[in-house]
Amino acid sequence: MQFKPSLTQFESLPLTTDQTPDDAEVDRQLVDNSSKQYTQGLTSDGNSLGPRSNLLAHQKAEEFRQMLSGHRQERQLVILQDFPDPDALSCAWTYQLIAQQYDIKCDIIYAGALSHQENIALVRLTNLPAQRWTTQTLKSKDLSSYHGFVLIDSQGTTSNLLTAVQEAKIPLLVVIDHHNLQGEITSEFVDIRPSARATATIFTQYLQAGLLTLDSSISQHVKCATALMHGLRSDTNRLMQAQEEDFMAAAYLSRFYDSQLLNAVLQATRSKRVMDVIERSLKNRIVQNNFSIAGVGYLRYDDRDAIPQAADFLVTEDNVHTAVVYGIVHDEDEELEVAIGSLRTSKLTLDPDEFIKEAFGQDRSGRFFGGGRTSAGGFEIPIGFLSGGNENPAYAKMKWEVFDTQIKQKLLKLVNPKDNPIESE
Ligand SMILES: [Mn+2]
Repeated sequence: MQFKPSLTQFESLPLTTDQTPDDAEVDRQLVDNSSKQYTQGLTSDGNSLGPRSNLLAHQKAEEFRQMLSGHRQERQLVILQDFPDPDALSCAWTYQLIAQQYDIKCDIIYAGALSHQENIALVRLTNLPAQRWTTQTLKSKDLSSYHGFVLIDSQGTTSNLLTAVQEAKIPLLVVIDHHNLQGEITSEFVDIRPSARATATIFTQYLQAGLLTLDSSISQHVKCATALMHGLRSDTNRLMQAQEEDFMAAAYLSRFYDSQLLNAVLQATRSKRVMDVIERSLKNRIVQNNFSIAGVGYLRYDDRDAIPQAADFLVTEDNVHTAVVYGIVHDEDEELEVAIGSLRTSKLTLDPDEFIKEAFGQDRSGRFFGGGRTSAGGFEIPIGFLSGGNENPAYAKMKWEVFDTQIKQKLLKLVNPKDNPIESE
């Protein structure tokens, strides 16, 4: 499959279109996957998912089952984005439980950190089996024992582990995601549905199709269902952006999840450092054409998630429909620096994926600096040669100013059509 940037939306700034990109995506997929086998809009347990999503869900569940049968007794690596969110974590766990039935043993790994207080609480309270493997850890592992790797809730563009795993010649077996297609994918099983608001919705549909029979008397199943409910809620802004199939998935999970456990996860409090980043975003924000843009300077690796949280907060201001917050994250262990940013929007006609790709473009190898899904997106720009040296305050300040200015001007080109020379009348 080939990603073709469709930037037609941006030719008619300011970023509005009558057709929502998600619908276009569904239509395309249905054309690709149209099958005569589809007969009835009901799942095995009688839930109507609506004919369009039902068709896809059932075909994909069956294809998924066949793929798993063909890989019995293998070992697989499930690679998550570097800073995994509840959607990714819960789905990886569900994948592991489904795969177990085929005697497939999975290690769920991520390279970065569990940064958001709710994610730390989720993993601790449910004993969610995800492990942090840095690129150093990876070197100490015998990768030859793995038969394949799996990408869930991402397409590998947000993981630092990918290159090493590919170099070890481990084949990509599975991609299950709801972000727009990020590039060419060669994988045995691919289920990418940009129409789904959460990967948790896709996984819940696998459960409904019988890939794993949840049992309320099994504590692990209850915890996993709770994690999926959390993933689904967090990717749909507490179900406010959920569509019918997401609600149907939540309804199914409601039979098994533990509401008190979910409540405990949601009660997790923010650290002072996260509060400080949010404060900086408030102080530094500029608002133009209903966009709120804020650079927050340097932050520690472990506090990276303060950036999306700040964006979540800025987008709640009156007359703001889209917030972009960014900063430079510093990893002391690996002397690595990366400029990262998050976008949040309540504007239905703004596609975060296209917006970010258009704003920041691609690196030399053709890889985009970021992308997104409905209502949210993110980007990562390596600092490269300019990394480190921050013990010299004048240098650190200068470096931040350069990145801050460049990111701002790239964003403002899209935000203010009048400043865009291409669009002048
Ligand atoms: Mn997701």
